[in-house]
Amino acid sequence: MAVYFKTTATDSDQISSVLQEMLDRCILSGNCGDSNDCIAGDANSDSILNVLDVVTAVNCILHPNECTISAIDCVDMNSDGALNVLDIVLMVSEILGVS
Ligand SMILES: [Ca+2]
Ligand SMILES: [Ca+2]
Repeated sequence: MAVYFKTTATDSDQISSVLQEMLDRCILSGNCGDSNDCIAGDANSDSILNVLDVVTAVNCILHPNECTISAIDCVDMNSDGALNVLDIVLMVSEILGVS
């Protein structure tokens, strides 16, 4: 299980309550990832995964300076920390339902 969580908490009680909350959320809802609820591959954040997301993601790979993706975590389909052609392949597979 990979957990990504950004917090400014420095107090150990605060941190343990954050961790407890994350565990609860993970166990109760199956959402064990980022606190950012996003659909995997939803590059344009419209809550639908379709070809527009593939176009958006491809544009980001080709033109990183013009990238409009706000949550790279959502588009990083294989969770390797980078957005590249492997993620595009996974997105297309997901859209086609062959994953
Ligand atoms: Ca979308
Ligand atoms: Ca990736």
